[in-house]
Amino acid sequence: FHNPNCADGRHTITHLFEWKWSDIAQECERFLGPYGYCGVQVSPPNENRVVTSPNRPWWERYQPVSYKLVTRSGNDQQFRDMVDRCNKQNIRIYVDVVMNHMTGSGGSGQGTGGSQWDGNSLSFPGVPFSSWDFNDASTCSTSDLNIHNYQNVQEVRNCRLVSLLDLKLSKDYVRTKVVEYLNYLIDIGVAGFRFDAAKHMWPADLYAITGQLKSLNTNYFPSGSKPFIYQEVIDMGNEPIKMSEYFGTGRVTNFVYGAKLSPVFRNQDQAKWLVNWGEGWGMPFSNDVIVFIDNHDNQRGHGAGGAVLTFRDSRRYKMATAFMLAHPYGFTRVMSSYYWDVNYVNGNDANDWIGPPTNGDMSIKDVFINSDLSCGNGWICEHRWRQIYNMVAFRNVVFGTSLVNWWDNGNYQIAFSRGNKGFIVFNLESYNLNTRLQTGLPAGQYCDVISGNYENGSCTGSSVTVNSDGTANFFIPTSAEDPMIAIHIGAKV
Ligand code: LM2
Ligand code: CA
Repeated sequence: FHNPNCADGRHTITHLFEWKWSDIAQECERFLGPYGYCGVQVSPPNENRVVTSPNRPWWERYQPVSYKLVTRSGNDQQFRDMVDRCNKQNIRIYVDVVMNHMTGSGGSGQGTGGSQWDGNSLSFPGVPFSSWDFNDASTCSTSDLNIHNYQNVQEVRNCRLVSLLDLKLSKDYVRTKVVEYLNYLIDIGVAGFRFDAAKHMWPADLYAITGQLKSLNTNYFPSGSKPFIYQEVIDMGNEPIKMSEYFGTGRVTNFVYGAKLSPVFRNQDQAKWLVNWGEGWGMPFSNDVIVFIDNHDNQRGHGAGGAVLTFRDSRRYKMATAFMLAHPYGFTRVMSSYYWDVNYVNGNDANDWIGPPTNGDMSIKDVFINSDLSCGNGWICEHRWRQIYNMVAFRNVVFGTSLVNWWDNGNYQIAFSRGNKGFIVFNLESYNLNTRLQTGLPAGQYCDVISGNYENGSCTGSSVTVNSDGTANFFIPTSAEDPMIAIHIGAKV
């Protein structure tokens, strides 16, 4: 379950948070395929609670009503069309799977697919699940059945996360329903899953569930391929539940990564310490993690994982993301957000619930593409920023090489090579960088893929001349739009 199942030469996924299936299908064809991405993490595709107070928050999709594929992102047929069209462009689809719980307790209504649900009697006829299928006072010992103490493992896994009705995954029937849903998605042609709230599920239950998964659809994947699984476990080191408990069923989301990298690119922790970034910082083995700067939760203060850089601090965010994509550690995910107005009240964003851009009837707005490749209609599309998509290509070109030729100025200027295929240098100082550095690259002229593109054999931005001894002169003024330079053998003039 550790292999992402990317097509050859592709190594990064992007989370197209709250996008419609029809837009993702087009994005695979017009952008993700040609620009070298591996795949897309999609928002939960299964029927969810319709929350109207507040009005259609993004988080309603983390309250399942059934496993029918009907949401504001689209229906079953649109989901299938997306998976097929994306796979034809060598772009994989990874599904966000919410199986720890159903809706919040209390309330009742109809889900996005028209199924009834009742959070008082614990009734979900669309699956169907009934009160027998949930943890209760016999398995959870808190008086209100909610989680309060993260130091108590039993409580974290058997009680309710923010009052969400907690499924009894120890039960065969419940496992069977979840397995049916996952195998249904596998048959459609998805390449893997994000397991939401994995910390709140027993590793043994996940082991039993993943043991019943089919191999991937052979129309798109080599026979015998297993789904890629990455499990959302927020382990900042201060709780008894550890990431390592989950390596038997796939990779985990490494939240320490963005939490520790963000301060460096905010000039709060010297960049020179990145010399042994990765396992050297006490993080799990590279092959056991997926890494990212921010995600849909911590970019708006939900979940945990500290204050991370986001698109709002774009200059620093681009540098942190470029470092991530240049560095060999982990399987990389690029966040792709929509805009909302923040409104800080006592340190918290009162608008942290706001859903994706909508039309008057609350349907999700189309993603609009501007002529400069950026997005409109409220979609941020970090994955389309030049500095980011060119580093996705950099990662593809240098993949498999090791980090060599590390250089730093003892403080906030750093550089390194990836084998003899790529080189990157950052200037986070308040003075200019003007230095001769060993790039490890063959002699020649290269495009700086941060300030521009390599197009028709020439550079639209600046270029770098590598001498016959592998050295090159780098000048990065503090005033540079993006104070970093990246070159690789795929963009040689
Ligand atoms: C996750 N990872 O473990 C998701 O990444 C995260 O986005 C989900 O929480 C969470 N697990 C549950 O799947 C989000 C959001 C919560 C929201 C829940 C359920 O961060 O704020 O909770 O989805 O929609 C909301 C209300 C909360 C309320 C709950 C139940 O914010 O106050 O609890 O619904 O009604 C009374
Ligand atoms: Ca649970």
